[in-house]
Amino acid sequence: MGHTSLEKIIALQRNPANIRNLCILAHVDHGKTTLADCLVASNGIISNRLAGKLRYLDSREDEQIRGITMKSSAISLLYAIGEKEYLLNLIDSPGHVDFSSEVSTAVRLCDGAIVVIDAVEGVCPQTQVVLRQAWLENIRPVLVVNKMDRLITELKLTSQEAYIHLQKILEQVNAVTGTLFTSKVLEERAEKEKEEKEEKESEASGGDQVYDWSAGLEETDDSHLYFSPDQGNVVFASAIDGWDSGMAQFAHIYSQRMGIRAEVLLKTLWGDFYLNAKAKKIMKGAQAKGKKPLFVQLVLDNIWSLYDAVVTRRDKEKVEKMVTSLGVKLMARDSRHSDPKVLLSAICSQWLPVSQAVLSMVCEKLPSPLDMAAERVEKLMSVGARRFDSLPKETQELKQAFLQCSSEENAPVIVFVSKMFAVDTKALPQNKQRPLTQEEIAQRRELARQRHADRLAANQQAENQDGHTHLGSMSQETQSVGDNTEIPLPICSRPPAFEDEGTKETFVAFARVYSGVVKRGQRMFVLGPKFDPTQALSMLSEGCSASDALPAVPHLSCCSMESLYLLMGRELEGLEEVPSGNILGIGGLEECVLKSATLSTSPACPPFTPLNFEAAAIVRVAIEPKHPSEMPKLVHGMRLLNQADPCAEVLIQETGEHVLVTAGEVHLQRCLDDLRDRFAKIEISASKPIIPFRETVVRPPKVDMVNEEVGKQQKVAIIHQVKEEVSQGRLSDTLHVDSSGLVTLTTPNRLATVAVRAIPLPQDVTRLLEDSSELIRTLEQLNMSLREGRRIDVSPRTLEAITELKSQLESLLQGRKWRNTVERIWAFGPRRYGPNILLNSVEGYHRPSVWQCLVKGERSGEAPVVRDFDNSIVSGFQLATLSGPMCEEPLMGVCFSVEQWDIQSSSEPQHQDSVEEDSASHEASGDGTSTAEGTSETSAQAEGITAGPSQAKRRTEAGSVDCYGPVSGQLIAAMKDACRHAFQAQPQRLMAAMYTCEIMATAEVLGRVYGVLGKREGRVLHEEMKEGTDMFIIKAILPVAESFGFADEIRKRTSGLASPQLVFSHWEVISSDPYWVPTTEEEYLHFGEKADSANQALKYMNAVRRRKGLYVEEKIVEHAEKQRTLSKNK
Ligand SMILES: Nc1nc2c(ncn2[C@@H]2O[C@H](COP(=O)(O)OP(=O)(O)OP(=O)(O)O)[C@@H](O)[C@H]2O)c(=O)[nH]1
Ligand SMILES: [Mg+2]
Repeated sequence: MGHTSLEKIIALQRNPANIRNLCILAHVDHGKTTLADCLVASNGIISNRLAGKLRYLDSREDEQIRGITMKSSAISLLYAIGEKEYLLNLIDSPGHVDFSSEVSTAVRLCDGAIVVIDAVEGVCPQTQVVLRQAWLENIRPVLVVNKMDRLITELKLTSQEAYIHLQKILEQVNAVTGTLFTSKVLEERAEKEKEEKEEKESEASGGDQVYDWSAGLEETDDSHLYFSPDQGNVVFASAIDGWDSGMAQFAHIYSQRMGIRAEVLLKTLWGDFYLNAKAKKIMKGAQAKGKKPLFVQLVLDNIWSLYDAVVTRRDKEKVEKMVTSLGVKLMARDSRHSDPKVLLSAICSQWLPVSQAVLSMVCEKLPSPLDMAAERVEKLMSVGARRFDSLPKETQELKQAFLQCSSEENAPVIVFVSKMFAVDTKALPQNKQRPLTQEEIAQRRELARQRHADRLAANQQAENQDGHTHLGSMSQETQSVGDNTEIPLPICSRPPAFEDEGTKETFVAFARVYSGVVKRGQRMFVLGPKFDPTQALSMLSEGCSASDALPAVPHLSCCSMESLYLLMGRELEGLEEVPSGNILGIGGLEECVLKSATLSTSPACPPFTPLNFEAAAIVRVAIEPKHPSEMPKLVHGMRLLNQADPCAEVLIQETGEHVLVTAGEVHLQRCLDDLRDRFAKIEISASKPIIPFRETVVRPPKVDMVNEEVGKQQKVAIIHQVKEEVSQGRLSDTLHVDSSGLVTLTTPNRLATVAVRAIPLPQDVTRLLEDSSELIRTLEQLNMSLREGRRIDVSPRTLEAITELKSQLESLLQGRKWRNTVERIWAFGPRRYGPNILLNSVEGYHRPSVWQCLVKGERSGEAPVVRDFDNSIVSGFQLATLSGPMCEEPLMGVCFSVEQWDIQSSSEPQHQDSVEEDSASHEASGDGTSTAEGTSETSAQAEGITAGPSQAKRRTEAGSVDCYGPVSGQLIAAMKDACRHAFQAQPQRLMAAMYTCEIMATAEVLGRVYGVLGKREGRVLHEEMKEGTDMFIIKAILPVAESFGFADEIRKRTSGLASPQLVFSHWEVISSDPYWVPTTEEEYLHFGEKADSANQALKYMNAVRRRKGLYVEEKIVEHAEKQRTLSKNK
């Protein structure tokens, strides 16, 4: 606990105005944990000497070995400025992309963040990501520019150059913030304008309005958002050497020395100001007059000369002079140490201790839990598409509780759990060997003494040996008491139940109290992500609590707070209660919370919006136990792992494989280690990573493989091929493929026919659909509820986003082929929100469009009706898009246009009416004949099929029993097959997942980096030199399939000088056709008969097919006779 007692922390927890909940965010290796060390050392938890080397918050063994943080961990620190004492709940987060979900869980619980930037590397990809995350969660950041020592010792910049370099870094960061800010203001502005416009329209007042986009930007004050040392939200530091250059300290020092007021200095220290030595005045325009800026003269020069004296020249005399002038006291062993860095950090940590400036900046600039913005509360409370003011009254009232952050007895308790983490059961405070307090020691001593006296009296004889068995350490005690000195007593108390517990993992919830006081043993509601307060309020009686016997409400359960903990890095401390505004650990929730949850005493509380994870889980492996009999242990272990990691997913595939999905290679490694050593405790074997692919169709290529234009003749040849395949198939009598790729398929009972064509979607459309998948999912939910007759109050922002998506699609789908397409979209798939489209091109079938939620008002009488079995068509489409014909991977970027759909009758009488009704309505709309005609044409050969509704009716009445099963099922299968065949009638391609990677490398190793990239089919997008350094930044694209071991290889080949970060970026079509065979003479000449040497797509496809146990068309022994000729004596 360092030199802060638990009682003190508990007392501080009651004063939310002096609490700061903050996290440290940065790109990987920019020095977050090192900085945290300095802050932790300020509380005496670790020694100053070890700060920066210990990396105290990296408590896992693999974190220490690898040198990167993998889990975010929290610690409570005390900081005092003058009279005021602050409690800082600090969370250190990982910077590696693979663990960005840990960052999300940390950011959610905080009100502010320290963003750390490496002074040499500047703004890196993850820096932008964390700034965005902080922005999205509405938390306020402050900046620490770390590793300033590298500017001096590595880059060897002069102080003046360093100043310019730092200015550039600040510009970069502010540019990122600026972009975030502008987009938000414009969005809000647009919303406001829209509302105003709607109001005006309802008042029926006209008048032109000139729309001025910039107005919103000019009106809004954004100055507080930007980072600038004169705002007091930037500190320049070197965490490893333990110093920083806080403006306030320097202003304080120089105001005394120069007789200039500290406030003036604070305002002018950073910026284009210089010191006029003669006039003793601060003047503007340093740059124009070629003067040294004030910051360089007063701050950087001093630091530079210290480094120069201590590290570069090792000038003992000068050092001594400086030490005395700074008033620093040095220990002899520091000044004699052979490593100058030791001396340097000894001087710096006293002169400019890093914790001082950083912590005072945090206390002054970051908001307390009391300052939570109303906007943030509404964002937390309004889940999905629902608008805040559509929530029930009781729920809206809870907003006040958030804002007040009250710890009153009657305040509702609201807690959010952002993740569950596993700790060794032994490490829990109740099981820990606790040092005895003074009183306990005295008590025990007294007891022992008494026993000793008793024993002496009772057993004067020598045979008293046996009597000592009841206390383990008795013989020792006897001796010590005998010579009447200190009694060595067991220094720890240990609960008796402990021994048989073994090494078990216990789950602790990482949480924050937003309102009320959480007490140990209290019962609370656990609100699942789909919990609906409106529904719950109607089902539960007023004033009910979680300890009552309650009716079953969907997504609501109850739990009790078994134990509460103060998080102290590696340690936990037991607490009895935790008031509002604090971060805490809760034990005993593993049964009711999987990864995250909202807990409350009020059923009116809505579940918090889900955490937004930046990284997609993409690397999957299948896991098996080494010994098959240990399967149950593995299953149990995987379940625990799933709970303990915010982003790892554990699935059991249809094939029975246990699959682990992780965010990247490093994450995968950590999950496997955890599974092996902590959760399953068995030997496991993991398959090679399963690489995801997508299947798509493309337009027929214009040139062949030898770059010759494809002639008409050849196209015919391709079609012939398709036809041939079809005629060989079983389904040939019900399946028909025409020359344009239209596939017509009839169900086995010959009652329904569908004709489908597959069309490749333009790339931009696919990307748009992919990016909007969340929105499409919401759209689908809205449609679903509309179909069920429920209306949800949708937030205007969601509606606007849907309208925007629609208009974007309209503008991208231009041209004759796509006329009116957007209106005719039937469904998206797979899973109803994927990047494929089902299009309704059936003549005379006007079904409600997917955009129906945009249509305001009641539905009119002549609204389009949904035909029977509409759902079967959609299901068939969903199935077809979920796994394609190439290697059963999902489809992407394919539009299936249903051009004809005839259904004549169903064996279920209840559908009869609607069939009739349908036909009637078609007739009424003028083109009713098309259905009947179409049917009789396409299924003319089918026996017993009659056209026209009346005949169909007769047939059903006759009670024909369909031996092929229900019509809906047949239709699903037929639709799926039709889609698959339509897909195959087009040129098919595989799509590969691509990573982007940014590699920073010096000029010497640049060539090697390119070498590795080239070997792995990477493409360099651009390369630039980082200003002011000798580093190059290379941005490249790399297929995921080729990425395994990439980071390691790069590191090895460049002796650790370059390390890439891989982030999933997009899907890309592999240009080669996996089914390609040479057809022209040139191609034969060029590629040979087999032509599989260069076909990467075929290799990928076969690998997937082999893994899935599908048929692979490959000869195992190709040239058998040649093997004989290989003998040596030939
Ligand atoms: N020269 C120099 N090196 C530093 C400084 N601060 C940290 N480092 C070094 O940078 C490396 C990374 O430091 P960490 O604190 O582990 O970085 P991190 O941001 O916590 O990294 P992740 O948690 O993995 O994202 C370590 O080798 C540190 O010694 C500094 O001020 N100057
Ligand atoms: Mg770290």
